[in-house]
Amino acid sequence: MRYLTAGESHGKQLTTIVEGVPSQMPLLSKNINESLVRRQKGYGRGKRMQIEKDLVDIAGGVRHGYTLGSPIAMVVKNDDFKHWEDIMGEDPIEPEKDIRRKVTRPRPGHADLNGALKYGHRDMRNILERSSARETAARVAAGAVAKTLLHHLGVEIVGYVKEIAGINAKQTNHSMEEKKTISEESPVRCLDEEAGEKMMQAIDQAKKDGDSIGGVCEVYVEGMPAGIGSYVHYDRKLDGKIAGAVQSINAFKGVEFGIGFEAARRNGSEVHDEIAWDEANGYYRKSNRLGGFEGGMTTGMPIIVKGVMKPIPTLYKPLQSVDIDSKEVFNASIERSDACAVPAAAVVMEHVVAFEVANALLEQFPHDQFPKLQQAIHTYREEIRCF
Ligand code: EPS
Repeated sequence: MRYLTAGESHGKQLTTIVEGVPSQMPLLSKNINESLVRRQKGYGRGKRMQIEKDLVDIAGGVRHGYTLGSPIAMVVKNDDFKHWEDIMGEDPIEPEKDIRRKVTRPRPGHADLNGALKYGHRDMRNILERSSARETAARVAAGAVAKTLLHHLGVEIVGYVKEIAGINAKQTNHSMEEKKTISEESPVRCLDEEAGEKMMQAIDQAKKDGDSIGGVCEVYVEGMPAGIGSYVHYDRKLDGKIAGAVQSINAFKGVEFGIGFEAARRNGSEVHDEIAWDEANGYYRKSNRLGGFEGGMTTGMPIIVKGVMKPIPTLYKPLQSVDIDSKEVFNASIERSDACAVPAAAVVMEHVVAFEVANALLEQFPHDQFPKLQQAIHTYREEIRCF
């Protein structure tokens, strides 16, 4: 499977094309809309989310509730486009109109300046419209297709918030269902209610200060059989692919599996997970400090991956920058923004991880027809249980 997205933040629409999904897989708009709605929520979001009502229009690849095996095309309209029709339209406009929303002051921490240097744009709106995290709605649509595929293969996935502005959620022992329900009910998508309250207070404070705050998201995947991915070559390691996908989310600065960086501070005997076996389940690990991966392959234990999101760089309290026309020192342009988008980012992370995990299964069991993929994975699970 592969996917492409197109579309600007205040342009007409976002478009996603997913190619390589087997035929005969059940897929409804509802499956995708549930994900899109979840991404829009979260305490700390700005005014834009009150304008948008993200709903998918499936424009190809699905008929009567089942995939055809052809590319799946999905469209999410930008409701805000009605305020931007001439500025963001495809047709030429008069220069005096064009200048109205021209951006010449790059915002520190954004793609603005580097993008302008690379693509030669004197109006950095041409950069920020595409580098905006609005694009993550299109990625969530692709991930929702992957999540549907995983669900029908017995693999479940959930994303939630572990930390915001230094406030840590305590470790909990919830089941997959509980993780889903509790995070959904929490305005900050946190499994620890007490920490969640403090996170909301921190967001209120950041808003008051005209500042922004970041945090840590975690994604938990249950039901993956062992041996998915590969050790034989660097670009076949599934943990590497997941890390790349997570790092590619707007504002993400790092990725950890299991105990992650803590492994550097422990002895080997306190890092590796002992192997055990029983008749019903086959091989398993007595702990899961490595977060479900050894040698670039799944161990059969849950995949646990964390991603760190920096504070959104669009600040009402702008940092110093330089105007690319006059070269004068200015305070960076203020664009409408979210004080904290970590809860929404947890949903995005869940979906980009889902895509990599689903793709790894398809790579290992290449089938054009979904029932054959289901059968192949069922057979493989039996094989490794009896190994
Ligand atoms: C974003 C800035 C804000 C966010 C946007 C990402 O948008 P606007 O510039 O229209 O106020 O709301 O996020 C979304 C639109 C979204 O759907 O998540 C940015 O600069 O990245």
